[in-house]
Amino acid sequence: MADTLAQKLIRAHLISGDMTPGSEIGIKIDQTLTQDATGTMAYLEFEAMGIPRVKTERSVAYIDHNTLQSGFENADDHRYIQSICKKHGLYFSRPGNGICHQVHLERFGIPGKTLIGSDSHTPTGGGIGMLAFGAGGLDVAVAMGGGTYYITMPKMVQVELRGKLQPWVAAKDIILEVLRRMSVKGGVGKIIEYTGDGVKTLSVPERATITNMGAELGASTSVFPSDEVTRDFMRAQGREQDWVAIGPDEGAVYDESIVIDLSELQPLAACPHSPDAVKSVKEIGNIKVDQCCIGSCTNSSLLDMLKVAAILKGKTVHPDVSLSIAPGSKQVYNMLAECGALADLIAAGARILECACGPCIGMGQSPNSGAVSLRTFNRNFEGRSGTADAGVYLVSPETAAVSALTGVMTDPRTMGDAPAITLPDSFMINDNMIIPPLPEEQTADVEILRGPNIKPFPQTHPLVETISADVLLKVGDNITTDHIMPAGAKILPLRSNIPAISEHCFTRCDPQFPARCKAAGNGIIIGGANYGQGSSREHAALAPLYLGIQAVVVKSFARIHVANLINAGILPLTFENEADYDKIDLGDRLTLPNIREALKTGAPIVMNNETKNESYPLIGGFSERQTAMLLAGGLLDYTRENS
Ligand code: MIC
Ligand code: SF4
Repeated sequence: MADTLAQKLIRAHLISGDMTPGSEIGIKIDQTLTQDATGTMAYLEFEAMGIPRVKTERSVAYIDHNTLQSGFENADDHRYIQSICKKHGLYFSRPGNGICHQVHLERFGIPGKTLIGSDSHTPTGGGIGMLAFGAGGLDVAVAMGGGTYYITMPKMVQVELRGKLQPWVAAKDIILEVLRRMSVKGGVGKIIEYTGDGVKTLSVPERATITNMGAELGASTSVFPSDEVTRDFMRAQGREQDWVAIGPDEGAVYDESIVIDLSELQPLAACPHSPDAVKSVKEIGNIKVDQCCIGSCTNSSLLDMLKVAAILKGKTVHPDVSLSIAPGSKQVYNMLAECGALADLIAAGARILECACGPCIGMGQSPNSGAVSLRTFNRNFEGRSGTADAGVYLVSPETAAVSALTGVMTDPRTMGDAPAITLPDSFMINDNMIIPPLPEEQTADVEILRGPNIKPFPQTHPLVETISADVLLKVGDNITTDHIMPAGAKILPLRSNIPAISEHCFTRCDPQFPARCKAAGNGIIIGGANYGQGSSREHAALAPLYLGIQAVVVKSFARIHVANLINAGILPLTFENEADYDKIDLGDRLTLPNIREALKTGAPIVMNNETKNESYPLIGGFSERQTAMLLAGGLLDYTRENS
């Protein structure tokens, strides 16, 4: 049978299930990554499993999110994760070494291997032909312990790229075009595979920009073939020995196909407040710009930075614009310094930040009130920048740099000749900020260092016979994990402390939510379509768990979030008739009678509205494994019961 590239990678790692779209499959994971904002919880969970040493081929812990140390909390988390790495056999990428996805691509990723990471942008690895998924911390902990990773077998979507990009049009514009066509829900249950003769015109960093932002489509992952371009990149990273060629079989069949003629694309921007609200820069017009931010795991490669430096060279940032630049890794930063491009950025007046997530996750650089902020990032959800009324536009580095000079949103094609930048034959290789694992025999005396802010995993409970609870929150479509569990410099330091972080749960939608939950003791959340899109943060499930939420009933779920709810033992259900959503109000009393029994026997699930005297049929659609997890009270209890 002719396989697509993704099917081939899945087949090579398949442990259980059959590869029919919609059915559950289990795959072997070769590599894992974590970052610090999700990592502490993932390692607490790994510790709870009692496995002495990671069993993957390579597991790496990065410190890149919570790098603003305005109290002891983040530094304590970094130290905890470093001690975990030392004890349990992981690589530790020190703060300052760069953003997890950028560094992983440069130094660890291997074509043909599987990777899961406790960060939704882990599919960046698809840029070099890896099968890479974002996952909740618990799933990553299980994979580190050698356990199988379970997903629903996705459908295969082919995006055929034809021709070549015009000057000033960037890889970012390709993925924005895909988002414009498919929307933030369009990728759910699908793998996006890039094919066609346009592929070979794109370098690895450009491909990685595209696979990175496939997360915003809701896709399971995105993948490019590994070809001669990939080989050149691996060689330049001193890792040619890790390269293999992989691509789809001749005659592979896709469930859907899209064709994009690269030569017809123009500079695009995602308008506030959604990555799929895409228009051309020209159409948006010359709106006044207050801030430009260049960086993030989407656009912080050496290629991106060199382009920006060439645009800014010899010029001055517009007096009304604040321009910040965060190179993606120490390798990028160092090479910019060596070739003099860093001096060009500094001379132009850019505010150079450390190589970390920074403004992308609201760690500083919040724009002024009502600002227009142009960012090369991947998410522009309302309030994520830290300024509730700012409007964030997602653009290419070219558009951001040019607009920083003119002070208004500017189509870079109006600026004359585009800078001609090529990647070097060899990157600067200095892994002195990566601490390799200790040999096992030296780990016995290593002490795990915990700070006072690090609190244990919240209490879970086996599923009750009958759920009887009030609707404590009703929300609409496309609720993001940034709504459920906001990030930013003030809240992120609480990532290891679920009781404390729960005080902020859903407060962007309803400031009274945590207090209402505490008063009620238990509750149900009602939501719309694509509930839980965005980040992989399991805190968006653990905080509701801590607050007593027993079930979330919605029109549809985003992939990683629904897995996190099940892992936490919260029942995720969908409406059989979407119109029933409208019949339920905040405060209604709902019951799910004999729900344990219904899950066990596969009987229809019905939810009664005691307040309105109505009943609504619901869908569970759980696999046997998921049912067992829900009955047990989540993945940790399930693992304990089954080991
Ligand atoms: C994000 O971009 O929202 C994050 C912060 O990287 C998250 C992970 C987190 O919440 O820690 C993600 O994308 O998974
Ligand atoms: Fe970091 Fe932003 Fe990338 Fe998330 S999207 S990993 S916060 S740079």
